[in-house]
Amino acid sequence: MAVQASELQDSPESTTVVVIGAGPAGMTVATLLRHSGIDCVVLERRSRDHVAQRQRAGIVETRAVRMFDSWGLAERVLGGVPYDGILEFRVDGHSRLVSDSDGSEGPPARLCPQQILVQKLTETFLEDGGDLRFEAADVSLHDLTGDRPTVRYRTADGTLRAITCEFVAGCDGDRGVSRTAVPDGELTAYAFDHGIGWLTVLADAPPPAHPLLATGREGFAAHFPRGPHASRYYLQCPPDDDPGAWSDGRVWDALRTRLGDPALVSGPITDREIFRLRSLVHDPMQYGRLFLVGDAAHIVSPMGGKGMNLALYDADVLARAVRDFVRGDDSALRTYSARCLRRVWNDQEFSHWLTRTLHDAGDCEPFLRHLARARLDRLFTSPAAAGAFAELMTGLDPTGEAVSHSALSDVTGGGGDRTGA
Ligand code: FAS
Repeated sequence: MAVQASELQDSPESTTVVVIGAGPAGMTVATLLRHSGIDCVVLERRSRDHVAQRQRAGIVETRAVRMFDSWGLAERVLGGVPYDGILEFRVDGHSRLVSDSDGSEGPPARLCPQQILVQKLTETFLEDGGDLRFEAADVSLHDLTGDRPTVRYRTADGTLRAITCEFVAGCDGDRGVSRTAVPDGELTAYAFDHGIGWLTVLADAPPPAHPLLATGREGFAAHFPRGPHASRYYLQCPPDDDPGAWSDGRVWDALRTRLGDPALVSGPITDREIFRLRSLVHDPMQYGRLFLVGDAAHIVSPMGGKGMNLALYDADVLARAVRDFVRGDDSALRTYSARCLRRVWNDQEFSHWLTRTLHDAGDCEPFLRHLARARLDRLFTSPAAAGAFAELMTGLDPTGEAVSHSALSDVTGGGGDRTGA
């Protein structure tokens, strides 16, 4: 239950940015702000152990690696190994390798499990003197359209606290509290349900030679590395399927069939769940002095590996914008939402294209299956198509660039911008 002002014993603390959530988005915003000498406080509802062990994405795209490099932080925050840019497709068991590196100067993408990135960002933030508070319960946001919003919460020992700030970074994911603090009607939600389920399996089994995407009459399957001795697998299934109906034997049989690899080496399964492939975008990604970052603003299907990487993109744009703001220039803050949404729709389109193509090429009605297979044939045989694919996979396509000033939004929330009326 949200903390009431009347319950507070101590007078509120004060900082520049309160960051809600210590996932990839929150810890990237906080680490970049700290690196810029800007005060911030991170409030995370779960324990440090829980956040450090949560396994999700597995690749930091080229653009994000170069972003951390541009801040001089790549060595401190990135784990895992460099990615050689080779992706394997298997259509009816026939293998095709596609390079998704565009040959440009600079460090490549990294096969770095999300939890490793979050662990290293957390270590770097704390080493740099950052203020990170785990097990912060009942977080609530107030006065977001005023000059100094307030965030209230309850500490692990039940103490009630409040912090006033210039801005709030809502990095608390799809089921967090930040977006719910925005009054109805202020945000427009765009949603798409693919009507597809994925059984996702983590196992202590050998990783593939290359990240692998497979399609065929039995449906879609994928095999990704999650470290030197672990793998994540995806198996297409009905969206309301029961994970309990997938015994270990059934999982490995389906993987061997769909990946076209009867000799696939199995291993202990450490996690399995079924999730529905859905996409969601909230526009704008800002309300007053609240800025939504990552999954708090948008969800993209994991196909193409854009979920975590979009969170890192938003975080970079916001940190640079706050840095400019404290130096007296609010233009980047006013374009934050428009700039991120341009990128978000670009990656949504790419993930949608890849999701439809790899599912329609398999267990689908004949006309759409032929269309999808023609798309794959073009990807495998046309240098132009392969080039466009590489640009999207690396994240180095131009939609990451700054947007025009006409997209400026109001930063101070209460009407009137910083420079005038
Ligand atoms: P997160 O959800 O990661 O972090 C939000 C944080 O806020 C959490 O630590 C949470 O505890 C905290 N929080 C929530 N409510 C709070 C509150 N009220 N108060 C304080 N703190 C609060 N993406 C890919 O690119 N590739 C993949 O292969 C991939 N696989 C995935 C597999 C699964 C099973 C899932 C669920 C997602 C996957 N994703 C993948 C998407 C995933 O990587 C997300 O995009 C990424 O975690 C988004 O990061 P954040 O925006 O930081 O949100």
